[in-house]
Amino acid sequence: MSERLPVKKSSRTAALPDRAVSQEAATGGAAAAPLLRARVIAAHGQLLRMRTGAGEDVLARPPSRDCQVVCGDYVQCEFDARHEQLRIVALEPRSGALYRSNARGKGELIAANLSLLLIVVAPLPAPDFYIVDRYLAAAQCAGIRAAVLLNKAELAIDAAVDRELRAYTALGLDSLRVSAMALTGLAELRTLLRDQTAVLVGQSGVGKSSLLRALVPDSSPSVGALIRDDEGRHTTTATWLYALPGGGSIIDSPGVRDFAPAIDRLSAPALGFSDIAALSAHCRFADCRHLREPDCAVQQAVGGYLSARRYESYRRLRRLYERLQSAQTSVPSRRRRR
Ligand SMILES: Nc1nc2c(ncn2[C@@H]2O[C@H](COP(=O)(O)OP(=O)(O)OP(=O)(O)O)[C@@H](O)[C@H]2O)c(=O)[nH]1
Ligand SMILES: [Mg+2]
Ligand SMILES: [Zn+2]
Repeated sequence: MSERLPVKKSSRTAALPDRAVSQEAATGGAAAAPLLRARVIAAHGQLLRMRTGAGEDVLARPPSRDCQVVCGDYVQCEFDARHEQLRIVALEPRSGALYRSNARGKGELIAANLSLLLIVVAPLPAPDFYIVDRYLAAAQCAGIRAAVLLNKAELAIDAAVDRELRAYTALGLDSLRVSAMALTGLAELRTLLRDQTAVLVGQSGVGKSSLLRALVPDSSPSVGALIRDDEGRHTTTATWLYALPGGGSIIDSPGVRDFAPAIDRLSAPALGFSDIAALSAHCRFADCRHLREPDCAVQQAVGGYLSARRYESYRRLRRLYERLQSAQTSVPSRRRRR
């Protein structure tokens, strides 16, 4: 699935939304500076940082205020001689876009053109598997493959955590155990990452940036991407894309306290819960919400095929989904003040 966003057209580029942009077509045959194709590697601040096909890092101005360009996007740039600056003039169609909901339920794009979502957990900080489930739901609805990664595997692992990880494996997900500190499990992880565009997501402090440094040895902490938090620890503040030595790319993202998928991207009725979607085929009603409906195969499976925790996770997301949906529909459209 791909999407197109409105991009402010430049005077010389009539319409450049497609991957294969013909320079002649774009300029009406007139000689012009060639368009530069690049991938966004960091999208914070006023200028976006991108990498060209030749491996050169350049800065460029975003196309317009209403066009969001994020890490992982492929864009076309032209040189704006007046400002002596590169400017993005086209955004290529996206696939595998990860969105979250903001507090008002509006979708916000985190990163694009992803093929693998690596949801990182650790024995410490204690894992919040509700967050993991929500990332899984977002990945499922966006068509992105997901894997659960336990980092700090050299530490003692709680039996309940171990049980949850096994449940993800039973769902058909890759579930790896690695240690960025002891450097274990990395060969398997590198195999999983080969030729992918992967993004590391999860709670703050689970070791996403440490894993990144283990995988991409020359990735010095990028300027502006880290700040010292209250406890004096370095925490990631911006999303950055790095090239993997074995091919492919990996994106490090800031840690979260919570995560909610963008509601307009959650496909009803199972909201991206693949186990619930499979069970729902046996519910009496085709539009069963699996809450209090009679003859609901999902409710009947709780405690058996479906763990009570995973079902509770679905119920919480369902409640959030309905709350944000009704908040969006009940917001009166405000007239703009003059
Ligand atoms: N014991 C152990 N500690 C680790 C391991 N990996 C990372 N850490 C430690 O965990 C802490 C957090 O690591 P980070 O890599 O900054 O975690 P993060 O997920 O990037 O955190 P945010 O940027 O805040 O989201 C640091 O003190 C690391 O040294 C590991 O495999 N084992
Ligand atoms: Mg980090
Ligand atoms: Zn049901």
